[in-house]
Parts: sequence; C-alpha cells; structure tokens
Amino acid sequence: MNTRPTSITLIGVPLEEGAGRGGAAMGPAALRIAGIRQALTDLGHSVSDHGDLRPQPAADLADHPGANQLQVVAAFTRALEAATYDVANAAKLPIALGGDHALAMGSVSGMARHAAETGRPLFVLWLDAHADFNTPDTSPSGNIHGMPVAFFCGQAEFSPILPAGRPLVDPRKVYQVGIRSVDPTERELVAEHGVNVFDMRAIDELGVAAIMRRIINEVEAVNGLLHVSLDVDFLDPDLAPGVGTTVPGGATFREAHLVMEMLSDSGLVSSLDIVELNPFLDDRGKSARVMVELTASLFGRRIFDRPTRAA
Ligand code: HAR
Ligand code: MN
Ligand code: MN
Ligand code: MN
Repeated sequence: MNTRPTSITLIGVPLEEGAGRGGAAMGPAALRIAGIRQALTDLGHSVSDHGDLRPQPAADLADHPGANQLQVVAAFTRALEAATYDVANAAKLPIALGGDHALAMGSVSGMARHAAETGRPLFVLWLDAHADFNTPDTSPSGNIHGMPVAFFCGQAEFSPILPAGRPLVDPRKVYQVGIRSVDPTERELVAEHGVNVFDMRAIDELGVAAIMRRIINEVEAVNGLLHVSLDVDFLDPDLAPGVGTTVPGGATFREAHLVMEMLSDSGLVSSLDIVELNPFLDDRGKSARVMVELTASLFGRRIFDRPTRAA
C-alpha cells in the first residue's frame, strides 16, 4: 500500500444556493449514509467529522445582479475557508462534503492561505464536465457554482467576500479534466488565463493515465500541494445520475478510478472536495455510493498493490 495513514477531517457543507435547483444540501447526509467515514477508517486512516457548517447569510453584502444568492454563498465561503485552513494547519487532510461546487471558493481559498504560509505552491485538479470559470458578468445563469475557479484565481470579484490581499491560485496551476460543457465567453477566459484543460476529447485521444502522469509530474517537480475538486458530473450520467447538471459523454467507472489510484500513489493530494451530489435526483443512492468508492480509491484502496513508481 503506497498511501500512508492520514488524519482526515470531514467537513459537511450543505450548500445548494450556488446551484440553479435544490437538493445538493442533502449531499453531506447522503455521503455519510453511503459510509464515507467507515470506508476511510477501513483503509487505516483516522477520520473525524466536523459536522455541517451552518453559517448565517452574510448581511454585510448587497445583492449582486449577476450572482444569485450571494449572501448565502459568501457565508459558506467564509466558513469553509476558515475551517479548511484550520484543518490543514493542524496537519490534517480536509474533505469537504458538498454541497454545490460554489463551496470550492472556500475550500480552495483556505488551502491557498495554508499553502502560502508553508511556501509550497498550490495546484488544483478540477474533475468536472464544466470549467466553472464564469464571472458575474459572463455567467448565462447567475448561478455561482459556475464561477468558483474564476473566483479563486482572482477573476470573479464579487463584493468583498474574503479580505483583500488573500492568496490566489495561479490559473496556470489549475488542471481541468473531463470538461465537455463550456459557455462561449467562459471559453475565452479559460484560454486567456492559461488554465490547463484536458477535455473529454483529450481523454479519448491520450487516455487518462498519460494525462494524470503529466499533471502529477508538474506538481511533484516543485513539491506542490494538490487540491482535488471532484464534481459528480465528471462521471458519465449513466454511472452517476444524482446531479443537477448532467452532461452526456463523461468519464467511465474505470477512468475515474484510475485517476484516483494514480493520485493516491503520488502522495501529493492535500485536500478534497466532493461536490454537486443531489440525492433528490439520484437512483437509490447509486451516485453517493460511487463517490464513496472513488474516495476510497483516492485514499489507498487497490485491486492489487503495485511497486511504488519513484521508490
Ligand atoms: N456554465 C453554466 C453556468 O455558468 C453551468 C455551470 C454548471 N456548473 C456546475 N458545476 N454544475 O460544474 O451557469
Ligand atoms: Mn463544477
Ligand atoms: Mn459540473
Ligand atoms: Mn483577467
């Protein structure tokens, strides 16, 4: 087994106001019922559960015409930024149980603050059908779950959600894998800022192993921290229907597991989001279970052990 025993803290984030429809707030409960804690404990990790964040809406922020439910999303961003930072600083690995993808504004910002203090560069692996690089000006929907990458790269400035001068993520250290739905203006932003995009066609042509090897090498070369943000819709909807924004042609069961197994072998993962699970739309817990299975692969579950690559 290449994955060392880790102290892990689960943080429930019952946020759904970043999405266009309700249901994702039940995600943390579904992941717990599907056995996420036991799956990690069985792999030898020590797991604590922080419970669910329940912040009051941020009353200091005005409504924003291009950003729906800004006060609620901002409150979760602040609470999760602080919780993630505290967990990482205590040498534990935070897993955010979502909740819609707007929560990554908080988790990634918290890791960026932690990374800045440790002097290690932060990389983000964004496993998603969507680039989530809209801003309030470019978003066709106003739904903030389509904006978190632009936010933590400093490109989507709402009214001050986090203090000025907060550490940002370099968009050239963001790797997006599985992408197959990007809005026209969003596409220009992604290209302009140098986000590394491996769309579904890249997976078809190169295979996930070659893509992951490249990403892992980049992070390893500079001793980076790697935050993984796993959107349910990275997966093909046949495999994981419990998500509000299904897009056909997603990652297969084995492609997704291989991503997790290679990440696990790398020992580079510092933090994880599991997002966009909508139990109201799920098929008898199928999607919740597949997310727990993938998490287990990321934290060391194997078919057979293999020699460590860089032993
Ligand atoms: N790009 C669309 C928008 O901004 C849809 C975004 C949907 N995002 C997620 N997360 N489901 O990836 O509205
Ligand atoms: Mn997403
Ligand atoms: Mn998505
Ligand atoms: Mn810009």
